[in-house]
Amino acid sequence: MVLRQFALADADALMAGIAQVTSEAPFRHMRTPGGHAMSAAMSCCGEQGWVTDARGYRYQPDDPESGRVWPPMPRRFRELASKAAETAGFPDFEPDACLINRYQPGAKMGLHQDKDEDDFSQPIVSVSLGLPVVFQFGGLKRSEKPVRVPLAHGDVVVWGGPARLRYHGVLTLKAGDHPLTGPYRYNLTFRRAR
Ligand code: MD3
Ligand code: FE
Repeated sequence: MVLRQFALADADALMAGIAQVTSEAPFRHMRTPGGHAMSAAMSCCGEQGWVTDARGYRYQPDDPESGRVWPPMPRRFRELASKAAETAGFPDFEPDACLINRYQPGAKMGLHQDKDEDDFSQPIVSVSLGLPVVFQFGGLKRSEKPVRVPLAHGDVVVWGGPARLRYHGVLTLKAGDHPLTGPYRYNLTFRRAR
């Protein structure tokens, strides 16, 4: 379910939350198991954080860069995610992980499934901030041709039920200058990892 502009009124608070989290757990370009650096910079907050390195993809309670636990999930983050999930028919969503992606011009995310979480009956909530991007929403097989969905500042999407394991990605970010985020697009994804 696409909730257009659902996070618009919270955008300033969300950006302040991103600044707080990334002062403790700075953005970094993680490496895939294949050795390629991801083009989006990432950080995490909450009890679990998603990481990728030579050993694989996984959730873990500590930031591998610092050895400390991930910063706490800001209250405004958690409240927005639960409110969006409830609107989409998931009244009991309590995320334990929030992955923060920061895209600069030229960054993209190839088609993939999110399947490192324990319970696929839990939705994922995504919040887009800053520059717009074209999202690709595919099927349950990589070979299915994805549908293109534009995602703009303040849009929230709840991915649950039959959509939860569909392939998805984002096309290359075009350069721009957003009044709140400057040259970047940020995406928050709220997950129940454990
Ligand atoms: C559909 N992020 O972090 S958000 C990711 O814009 C990720 O940064 C993209 O894919 C981004 O894993 C897309 C939309 C999204 C997130 C999770 C999904 C769509 C999804 C999980 C299942 C199906
Ligand atoms: Fe994903």
